[in-house]
Amino acid sequence: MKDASPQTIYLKDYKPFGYVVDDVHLTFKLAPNSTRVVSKITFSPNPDATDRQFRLHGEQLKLISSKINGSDVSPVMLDDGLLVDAPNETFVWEAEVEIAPEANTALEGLYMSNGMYCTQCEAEGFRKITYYPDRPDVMSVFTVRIESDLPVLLSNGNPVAQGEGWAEWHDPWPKPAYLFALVAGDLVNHPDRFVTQSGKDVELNIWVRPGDENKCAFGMEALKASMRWDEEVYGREYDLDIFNIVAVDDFNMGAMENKGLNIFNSSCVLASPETSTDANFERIEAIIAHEYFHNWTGNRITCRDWFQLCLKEGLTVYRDSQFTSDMRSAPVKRISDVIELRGRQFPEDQGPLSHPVRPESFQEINNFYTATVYEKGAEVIGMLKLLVGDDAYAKALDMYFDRHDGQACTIEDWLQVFEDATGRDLSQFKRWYSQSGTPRLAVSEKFEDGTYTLTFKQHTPPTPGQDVKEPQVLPIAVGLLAQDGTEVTPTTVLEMTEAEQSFEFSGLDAKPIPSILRGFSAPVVLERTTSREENLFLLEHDTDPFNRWEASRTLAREGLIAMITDGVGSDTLWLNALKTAVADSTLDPAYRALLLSLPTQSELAQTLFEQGVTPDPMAIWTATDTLREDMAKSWADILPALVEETKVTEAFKPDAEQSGKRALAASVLAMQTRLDGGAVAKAQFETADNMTLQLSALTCLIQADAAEDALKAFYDQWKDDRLVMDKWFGLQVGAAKPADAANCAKALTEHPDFDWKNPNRFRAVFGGLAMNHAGFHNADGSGYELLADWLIKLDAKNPQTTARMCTAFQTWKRYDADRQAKMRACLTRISETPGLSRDTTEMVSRLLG
Ligand code: 0A1
Ligand code: ZN
Repeated sequence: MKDASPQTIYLKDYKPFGYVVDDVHLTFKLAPNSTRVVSKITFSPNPDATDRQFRLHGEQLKLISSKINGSDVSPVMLDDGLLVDAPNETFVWEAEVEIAPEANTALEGLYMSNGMYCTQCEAEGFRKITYYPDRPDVMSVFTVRIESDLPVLLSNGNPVAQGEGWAEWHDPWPKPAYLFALVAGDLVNHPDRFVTQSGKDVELNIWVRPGDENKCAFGMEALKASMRWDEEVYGREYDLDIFNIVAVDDFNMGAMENKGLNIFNSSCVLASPETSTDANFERIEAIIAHEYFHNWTGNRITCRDWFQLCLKEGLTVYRDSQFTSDMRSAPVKRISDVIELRGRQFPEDQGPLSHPVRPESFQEINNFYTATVYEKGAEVIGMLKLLVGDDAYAKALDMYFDRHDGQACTIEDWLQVFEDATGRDLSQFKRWYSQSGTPRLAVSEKFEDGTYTLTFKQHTPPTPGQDVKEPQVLPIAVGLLAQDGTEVTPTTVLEMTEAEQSFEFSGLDAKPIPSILRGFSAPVVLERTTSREENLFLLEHDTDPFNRWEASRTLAREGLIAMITDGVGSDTLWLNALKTAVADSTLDPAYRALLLSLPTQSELAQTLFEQGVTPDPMAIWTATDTLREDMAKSWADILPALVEETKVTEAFKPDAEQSGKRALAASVLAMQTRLDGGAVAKAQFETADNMTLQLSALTCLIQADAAEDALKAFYDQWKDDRLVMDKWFGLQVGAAKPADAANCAKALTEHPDFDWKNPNRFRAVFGGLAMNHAGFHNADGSGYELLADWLIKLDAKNPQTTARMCTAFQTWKRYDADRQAKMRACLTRISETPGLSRDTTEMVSRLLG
């Protein structure tokens, strides 16, 4: 357990470490309960530091011996490390510690998963391996020797030598300890090679448990595509002789970019058509790219301290989204990203967990691997690129890599290269890193004497710890359309810097129809009451695919809100306009599938809340269900043609084209199921030869209350496949009827295959529950209680995953007094648990705020 009264760490208190590390030699003698780690580290005084205190981090370590320059020393032992008198000149520190990987259920540091040893050191896991200055600004060259009888022994860098029961690795690139990795196991590999742009031959491997080797080919192709893309688009070449990826079943996050040895949650790398959906394939491709891209944005240039996390994460997310746009469809990727941003980041930024992209304080850094740091961090880079232009962006990035290679940097360093490359003053833009909350942007218009004026007003509501907000720099991409649908002004980026600002477009014959915030050019809430006619016009005519989609989404949202608050029926005018667009076979099927998707129930709850209406989850569920029913009925005549059009006759490929067809087909099947009670879905379930079709059919059958046999058959077919079983667990809870969701989750926790210590399985059930909006918020509070019970239980084993899952409660203040009281009681109950981890303590106290 961690300390009871957590300390707050502040950005303003940053001080460099008193010593630099010249080199690190580590020897691991692996044993499940008594691994010995022998370290030999050379330290020299840091000329940039004034404080020469020699304090090393260390947690849950048994110190066997410690020496300075060969003589035994007796350190002062602290809660989180040790302190020793050290010379004010170069010296060698040697220590031997003992750790117990098998007992490590937190999955930080060195731990075991299915008999395999692996590590997770970001953010502060290395201190659970040995005593060390475990901070990202301390970088060094590592040499590692692993002693074990297991056949595969891996670490960072290049292999140096190996023999019976041992292997040695050397990583020539200085790195912080959070990028350290070690893997030892009975693994098999999927090998390949890649020749870099300068002709260097690199060995590539994906290492997996025996039996999983047929699920590596897609990941390998994604890796090679990422390597090529980073050379072509950013001029970044790979810098070691070997690149290893390892799949691990027990992992708190998606994957980790350790230098030369990426470690992946097996769900984020293993794929086959039979066991993975199109969405899985796309996600795997993006995560492989993300981790690979970190080799430059994160590893070669790292962060000075953890407050700068967005320096590597925002940029790397931005890069991986560019990659996906290039590999697949740019508009589809943009729309999907905005759906994610609104679904995860907006609620975070509009509730008690709101924090700046660069936070200024934390208690547990693991709690700041958030949608704000990652996704809003990427949006900020997108805005910067839009403001300076593509050429200046490329110039600034080249300068960044040249100037800062091998360094641990800050957001100031990042913005400086843009200032130097463009001559711009970015001091106001920098507010995007320090000011939390989602700006709201109101718009009014005027047309006079051929001049059209748009007036914008921006306002950011207060967030925890920040009562007063300053205006942000907003790039607002605008296009103007004539009444006949032709574009009179192509996309122009307006740069808003004031709280209120007007922009004029002159020389127009008639009042145009504006298309505002094209491509979602800034992460704001647009407060514009556009008439239904205007949105219908944009749905038909907008040349910007994002805003065309947005027009339909707005109509869907407004229609649903009217159904909920005024008891009116579905908006048939919109349904007809959308029907025309969805039937238009000149449009990309993937795009049409997105046009068809409705706002989430959580998004509707947020909109109602913002309009001063207390959201009733059941009323939201009913309106959504009614709308889907009406859609199915009124579109019955176009369904046969869509079924034909979306049939895939060629062999399965998880590419944009086929997956787009299957996505549209899944929406069509959902409508058919409402009309036929599940006959077509049942046939599809029985004949499906890929997981996308099998799972979409199963989802429809669950929703039609006709899934009993199919769920059994699915279980029998896939009970030995861990990743497919996660889907089986998650889907049942996620698609359950509101009144059944908590019971369903509870029953599944009693299933023999519910391995709650495996984060993927825990998340399948409880992520499924939290995502089932009306189910989680069922009025009797059973969803809240069940989640709280299990969070308390998990916290004792795995604080990091527990703390992350507390975010299910982040919107609690939106709801009625009774639900609020129930959620507050659950949060209080969690907070009062004796021995609660630092991670969960911080989350719950911020949530209760
Ligand atoms: N840096 C990784 C994600 C990651 C972050 C934290 C972890 O443990 C606390 C593990 C992985 C990435 O961005 O992919
Ligand atoms: Zn990352």
